[in-house]
Amino acid sequence: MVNEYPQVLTIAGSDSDGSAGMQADMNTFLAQKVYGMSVLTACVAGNSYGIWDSVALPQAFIAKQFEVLAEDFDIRATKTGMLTDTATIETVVAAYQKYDLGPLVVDPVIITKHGNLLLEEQAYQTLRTKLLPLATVLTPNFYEAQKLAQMELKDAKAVKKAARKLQALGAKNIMIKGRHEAGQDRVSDYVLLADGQDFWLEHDYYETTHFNGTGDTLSAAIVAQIALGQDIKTAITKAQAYTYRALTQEIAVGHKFGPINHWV
Ligand code: PXL
Repeated sequence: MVNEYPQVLTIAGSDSDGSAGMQADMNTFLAQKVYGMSVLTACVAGNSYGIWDSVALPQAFIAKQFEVLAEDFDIRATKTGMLTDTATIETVVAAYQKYDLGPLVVDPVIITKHGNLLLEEQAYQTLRTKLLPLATVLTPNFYEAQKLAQMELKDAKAVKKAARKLQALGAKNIMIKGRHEAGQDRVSDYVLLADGQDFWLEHDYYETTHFNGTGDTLSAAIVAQIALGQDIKTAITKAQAYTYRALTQEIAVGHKFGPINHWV
């Protein structure tokens, strides 16, 4: 039997148009040559214009997915995406503590690029106090980092300070993704590692409407690289390079905000 693919898990919502959420994670896992599994938390009815409806899955069903996967598979690394509400975060935290699911990458998904909320406002504190301490890697975007660190990120110094604050909350390695705004030349992601080493990952700003699922893809690629045995610094660097390639080699899908290209 050929069995050279490490097994990984995403805890995420289903995005019907395939551009983000569980679907982006699974595409990334396939492209990165790891075997992906999913614990679904919610299902959203989305297309390239936005998200039109969503349902949260029952807590007992979410817990059951963990149970059946944990008793059968050898999961090397795990990530979280859309977690909907406080009850879901608590179910996920309990399951992660109960089962051996490997290092955890937390992508603190709050709001989509269309402005749809994927995490209830009240659930914020639960994410901060209960899930962040379990994170091997935390990958907030600029907006999420401001909310989680409870400070404005007005310059590079503030970004560094926010990363230290997030580390003080218990997350081990932090990657704060840089701002993406029309007109800018460069995008700077900041990484603070568990041992205090830090660096900026820079790339050109790429103007496109096909960017759905970039955060999901980045965090899924980090999980894949960790499962393949890379250290955290290499995992983050490779994942960022893959995501940038997927962003810049566009595919023609969707009329408005399309997906990125996982085949790269
Ligand atoms: O990209 C964030 C995200 C995560 N999870 C689900 C989504 C989205 C964005 O649309 O639909 C299910």
